[in-house]
Amino acid sequence: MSSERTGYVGLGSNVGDRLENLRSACRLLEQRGVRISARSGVYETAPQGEILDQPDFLNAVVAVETDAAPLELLATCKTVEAEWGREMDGPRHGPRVLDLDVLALGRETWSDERMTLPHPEILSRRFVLEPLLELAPELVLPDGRRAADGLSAVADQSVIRVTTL
Ligand code: PH2
Ligand code: MG
Ligand code: MG
Repeated sequence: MSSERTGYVGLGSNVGDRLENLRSACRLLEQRGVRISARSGVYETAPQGEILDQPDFLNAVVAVETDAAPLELLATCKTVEAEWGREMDGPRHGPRVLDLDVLALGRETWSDERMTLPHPEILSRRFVLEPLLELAPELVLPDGRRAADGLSAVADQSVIRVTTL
């Protein structure tokens, strides 16, 4: 019996050839057996978080079909980041060649020191919310909040759809 369900992975890059970094991440995820069923557009986004003085990011979200457990999917994401040359000693929220964040995995919830599902920043970051809503416009978080209802609260964050993934 298949226990595949749809998950969402956020992709980000603000160092080097950002578009190539995001596209390579998709290729590497698929090489590791993570099936991508949908891709959002690519957004140019202003930095959010603890370090605002850094280059703009490209961000996107992919839908994945996988039977991997939460920590397994996280491990695959970390492997792909390392494989694509991300240095793991940079500052928190600082510039990065490639960042892959598991945003949600089916209806599952998860919380430990490694990861929280759904990702706690979905509603506070337009660079996550906007591409995610392209793929899952009706998404409802476990606490009952509709993701789409969060858009107005992040409208001041700059995101511009620039191309396809
Ligand atoms: N990632 C961060 C911190 N800030 N800002 C944007 N626009 N896009 C990101 O992917 C991003 C960020 C930490 O992972
Ligand atoms: Mg991140
Ligand atoms: Mg990350």
